[in-house]
Amino acid sequence: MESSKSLSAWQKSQQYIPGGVNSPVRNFSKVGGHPRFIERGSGSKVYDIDGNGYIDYVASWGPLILGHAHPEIVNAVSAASSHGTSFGAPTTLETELAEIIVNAVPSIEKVRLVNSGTEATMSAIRLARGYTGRDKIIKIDGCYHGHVDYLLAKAGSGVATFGLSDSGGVPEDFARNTLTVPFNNPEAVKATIDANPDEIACLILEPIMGNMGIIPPREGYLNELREITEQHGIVLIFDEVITGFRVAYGGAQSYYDVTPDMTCLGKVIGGGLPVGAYGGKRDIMQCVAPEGDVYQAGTLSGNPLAVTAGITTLNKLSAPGVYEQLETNASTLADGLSEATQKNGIDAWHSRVGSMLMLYFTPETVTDADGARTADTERYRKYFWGLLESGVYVAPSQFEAGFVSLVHSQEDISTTVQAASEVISKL
Ligand code: HOZ
Repeated sequence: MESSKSLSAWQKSQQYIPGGVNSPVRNFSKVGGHPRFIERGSGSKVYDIDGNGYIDYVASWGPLILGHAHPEIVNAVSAASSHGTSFGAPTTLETELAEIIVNAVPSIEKVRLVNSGTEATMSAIRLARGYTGRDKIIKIDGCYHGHVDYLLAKAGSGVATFGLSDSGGVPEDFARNTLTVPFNNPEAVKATIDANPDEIACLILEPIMGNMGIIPPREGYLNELREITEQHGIVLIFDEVITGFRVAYGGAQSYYDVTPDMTCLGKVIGGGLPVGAYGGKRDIMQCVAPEGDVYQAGTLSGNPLAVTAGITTLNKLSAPGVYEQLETNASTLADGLSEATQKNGIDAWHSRVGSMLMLYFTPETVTDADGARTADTERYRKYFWGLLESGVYVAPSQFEAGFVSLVHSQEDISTTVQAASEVISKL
């Protein structure tokens, strides 16, 4: 496959941008070779600057549940831009998006819009600390909540891809108040709380881990966390940046019927433009400035173009049958991949919740970050390249997620399964 234009674009970008990319995993360094520079996307596919087309399961890392360049999003954003791109003053569009979110997500009574998932988690934790008057937080090994200093300890996504235990540039003091425990292990949470009585402001987690591949919660785990945190006055924060409006319209909390105190959103709610949000119970949210004394602000927060893309996306997702369609698309793909590994006698763990999925090359059942770390990343590297060369674009890291969208056709999925079967037979 010809990729010389991407290679020279990457050589040039490295002169001006660290690693030639604006987010580390994109530069392919853990799968080798060079990244493909994308020229355009349409529906289920992306096209690189050498003219190669790929069936895309990265989907901009999750937001593009309607596919690339959906005509309704393109038209809505273009109409909004003709009215002005930013005002730094309130618009009724922001209230419209906030109302949709509050009506959709069971635990959110009030919501503040920001520009990214990182801003959402950072602001939610500041708020939990302000609300409780406590400093310490519990995070889960392998959960990734953006590049907030004190949340990079034992984080997933790029931190796991590059094999780092945390990040340079974070003073030890900043991370001193972050206590980490394994996923799917309520006993570890109890022990940590017992060792730090009345000191823990919040427990933050991805209810379905989506930055170490996909790791679902064990039955009852989220409910147990709900009970434990409630007993101790600890704010339970679900980071639904990936899962919000993805696994169900009301996110993982409605999928598993558990009500956190606060929720962080991003990705899908921006329809491919930069939006994040954090929201929750009214008495917590009223601590945010200007109602309360917990400060958080942003010049481009509630940006009219991003909010328009979000409203258009969420309105489309509220139509009947949408999540059933996603389930059908994703289960057909996952079943095909599973058959391919079985037929070829390859040790694999296929993990999927709704339209999020990941294939780990391991004989283990992956239930936490340590389980994910047993995966054979060299085999994943070969799988990734085999697929890319066959015109299928999956995450260039074992420690990310795959996303199926509403526009992946049956033909896309059978082409993918056929390509994957061939690649797997040669592993
Ligand atoms: N951390 C993001 C997904 N989990 C990756 C973002 C990107 O590289 O664009």
